[in-house]
Amino acid sequence: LTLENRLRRALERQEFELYYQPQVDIASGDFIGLEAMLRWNDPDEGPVEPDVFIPVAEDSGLIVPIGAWVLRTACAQAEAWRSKHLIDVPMAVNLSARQFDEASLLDIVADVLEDTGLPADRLELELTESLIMRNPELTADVLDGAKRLGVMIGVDDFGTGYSSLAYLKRFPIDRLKIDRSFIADIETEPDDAAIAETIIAMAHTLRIQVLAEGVETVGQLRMLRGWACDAYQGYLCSRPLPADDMNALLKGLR
Ligand code: G
Ligand code: G
Ligand code: NA
Ligand code: MN
Repeated sequence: LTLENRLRRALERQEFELYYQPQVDIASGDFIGLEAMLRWNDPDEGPVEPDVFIPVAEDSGLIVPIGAWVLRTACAQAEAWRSKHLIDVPMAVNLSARQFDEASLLDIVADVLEDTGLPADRLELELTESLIMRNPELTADVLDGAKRLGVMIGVDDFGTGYSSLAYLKRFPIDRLKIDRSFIADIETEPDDAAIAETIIAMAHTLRIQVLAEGVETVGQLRMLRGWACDAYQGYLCSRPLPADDMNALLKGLR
């Protein structure tokens, strides 16, 4: 069976699962968001890495129905935690270019919000910098439509593409996530530190919030705090967790 056919079967058999990683306010330590991450445990072959199966899902177009499942499951989970008063923050969901290009994307988002009862401002759509810059006209239309619905927009993997922040400012972007490749060595590479510091300062000038990805050490966190970075995500706080484990973590925080 090809990977594509296994993915098709995985969708039918509901073999996908979402893990959740907290996003942390650097000043207060509070959780200010959660990101949903797609996982696949093939019952025959075991766990398959997202970096292996997501590109195949994208090339085959299967990411469109899989992505709709992600959106619905993440929003339902966010609303469940909200209604149990465990956490009330935006749930970030990753979107692929193939989903972004579907004319029905905003209808799907609106339907999911209505069906799950999640308020629109508790959903954040995460788009990569390269997706946003691929077709700026289409991007502007879709993002304006998303903002009319009231959802948040985040730019993922910032720094790996070719946009200038000034250009990004044309789009209704709520926040940037600095790619973890720029964060990894800020303690030892002055150039990386300068890039991260400059991205944060420039984004703030444009009134865009900044989250640093892949924070693993207290030293990194201290430097980011010194640069007034708003938030971080990373193993220092928590790995992405299955829903049950996140539920237990949230209960422990109450
Ligand atoms: O989740 P990490 O744990 O391994 O994710 C690997 C890659 O897969 C990242 O680039 C991440 O953005 C992407 N990814 C994770 N979940 C989803 C998802 O639900 N949809 C899409 N399109 N990409 C995802
Ligand atoms: O493309 P995106 O930024 O959505 O992907 C996030 C990826 O980074 C996921 O694979 C996620 O599991 C991973 N990740 C999250 N936190 C850390 C971290 O602190 N260190 C490393 N190395 N990877 C992380
Ligand atoms: Na992401
Ligand atoms: Mn990223």
